[in-house]
Amino acid sequence: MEGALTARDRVGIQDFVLLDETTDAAFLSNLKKRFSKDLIYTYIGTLLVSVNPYKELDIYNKKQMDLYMGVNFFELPPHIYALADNAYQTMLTEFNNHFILISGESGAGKTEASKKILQYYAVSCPSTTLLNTVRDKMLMSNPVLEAFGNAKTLKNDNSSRFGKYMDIEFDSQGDAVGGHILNYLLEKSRVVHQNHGERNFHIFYQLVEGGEDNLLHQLGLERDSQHYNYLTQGECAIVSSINDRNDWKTVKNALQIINIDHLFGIIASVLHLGNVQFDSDSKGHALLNNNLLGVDARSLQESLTFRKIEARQDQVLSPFTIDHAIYARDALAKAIYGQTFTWLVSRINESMENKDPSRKTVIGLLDIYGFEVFYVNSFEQFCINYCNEKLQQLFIQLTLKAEQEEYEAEDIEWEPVQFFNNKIICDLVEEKHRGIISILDEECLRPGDATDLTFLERLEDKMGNHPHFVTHKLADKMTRKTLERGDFRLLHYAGEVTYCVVGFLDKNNDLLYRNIKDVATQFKSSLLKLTEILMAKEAWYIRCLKSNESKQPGQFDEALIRHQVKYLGLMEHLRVRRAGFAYRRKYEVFLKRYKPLCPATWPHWNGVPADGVEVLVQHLGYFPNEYKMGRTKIFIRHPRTLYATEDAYEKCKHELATKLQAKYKGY
Ligand code: AD9
Ligand code: MG
Repeated sequence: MEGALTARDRVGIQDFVLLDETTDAAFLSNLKKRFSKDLIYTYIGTLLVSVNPYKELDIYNKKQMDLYMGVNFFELPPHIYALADNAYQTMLTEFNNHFILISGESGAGKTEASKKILQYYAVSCPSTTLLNTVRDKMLMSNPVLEAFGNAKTLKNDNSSRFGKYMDIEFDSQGDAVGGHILNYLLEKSRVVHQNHGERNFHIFYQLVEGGEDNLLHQLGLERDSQHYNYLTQGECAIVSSINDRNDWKTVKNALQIINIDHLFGIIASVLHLGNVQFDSDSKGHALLNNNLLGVDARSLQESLTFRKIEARQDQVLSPFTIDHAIYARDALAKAIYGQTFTWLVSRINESMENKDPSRKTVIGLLDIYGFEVFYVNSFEQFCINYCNEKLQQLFIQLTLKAEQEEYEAEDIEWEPVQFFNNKIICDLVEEKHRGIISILDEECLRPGDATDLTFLERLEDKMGNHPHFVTHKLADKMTRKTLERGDFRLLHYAGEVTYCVVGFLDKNNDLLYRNIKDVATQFKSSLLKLTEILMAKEAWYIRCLKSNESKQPGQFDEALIRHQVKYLGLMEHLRVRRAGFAYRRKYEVFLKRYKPLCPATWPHWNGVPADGVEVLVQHLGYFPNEYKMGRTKIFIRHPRTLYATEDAYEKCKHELATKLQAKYKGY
């Protein structure tokens, strides 16, 4: 008994469901205790909580993978491999589709988690030589997409600037046979503008720093990122945690495995485009000052400094001012990069395509940009945070639904739980005709004098006194002081974010399907599609927590973590899991573990497991109100009942070991 208690005291409890009390303080104290021992994973039932350690831990090797392969979820310490394996084993036995939703704010460890899972499947699943090529390509897609889609931000040195959903396809033997990636809203504005302390996408620096001399020469590039306007605005081209030269080698190698080349000319052209300058003539019209792109000077001059207007059957060229010309140049650079990224994803998909899709099941991995709040938040943050809001909504729907369904399936009465439902914020953003996105679309499509400020005015008119929306005009005196005229504030589930409307119309225009009459944006509809894809699968969750803002190992910032625990709804999830019955296990699993405690069932039980469990709990003296027998599982109301059983088990093991030692002492 003592042994088990000491272990709990020393390393904390590995499943929050078994905490004595469900207070924030108890939750945090357990998390902190485990973090201090480098135990970054803890369960809430089957949900995995992960705290970013900001240091390499020796827990992601082949030995660990082998340890977790095919082992019952709760028999080993919590690990991301256990979750990956459990999803995999369930897929194989039930032949159904799954997805793993990885969430948490920027820098919390989502992308790292998704890589660990992919590695686990690539290394641990059965393999044939033929299929290894698909596997290699799947693994190699990571460095390539990170090079083109990730960048250093203030929050994270390797921040995903696009959303990624990847299906890993398995055949009925469990072989990984194919993969498919869906990408969401790349932050294209970063190509032409970076805030202070941030960088452009990694690939630009990798090419300039690591590219071979002859390649750079061929592309007309200097080996100096300071030479390029598009790489210098954040004033932090060199980052201590990033080795662009090494990364270049990895990316080049990965591109070869996926059979992609001829890409660097396009990347170089974006850099050259950023260095194109304009003068103005006596009328204030823009003139091309230099042409580093190596394309026909006249057509470049025409396309960057004139707008083509169709008048009846004629085309008229209307000249730009310098500002307009810079705008056109940047728009072109963003479009080139955006399309290159889309093309890259489609080529990767071709290379990972499953050649025999007749019998397959999938495990989907969702790694999307995390909730972010900067000093100035723009349209990009609005989309990213809306996306997180939607995923939180999905989580609420699915976990409550799953819990309710389990109770029904097991014939156990459901006891409702109070929780914060963020649907009200999702509606505020996405509701047809009344939500922020609809109003933005309408404003973009309205002919005449629509501007970012008229958009804000329309929001103010339409939103009235919505409890999650605040502007300067609508705010009370207290909050008004901190709000500028061009701002609006949303009270997200994860906290308040103030958005500056400058650029909203312009950036949204880029996303609009102009040929669709019903006003809908690409992003909103692609998120809707994603939700449908996910709803059709069995869900697994990883909730990543950021341990501190300064990216330091060993620092457990309590206030920061408490905030994340709150907005990720972890306490509510815990309460849902404990409502009524804290602990549940399949009869087979429960019986296998605890049958040594009952001489009547040990060493063999010949009847059905449920009957064995009934005999066992009678023997252990469970009171009738302490447990319920479901169809396939035993449900135990309070953790202390389980603890007593677990302590008895430890004692029994100890006694058995002592007896054996005594027996064989003389040998
Ligand atoms: V963002 O929303 O894309 O900005 P992520 O994806 O949540 O964010 P990421 O996985 O990129 O964060 O993790 C940030 C950094 O934390 C990594 O670059 C690592 O340095 C560090 N990290 C995260 N998880 C682990 C881990 N399990 N072990 C060690 C980690 N370091
Ligand atoms: Mg990421």
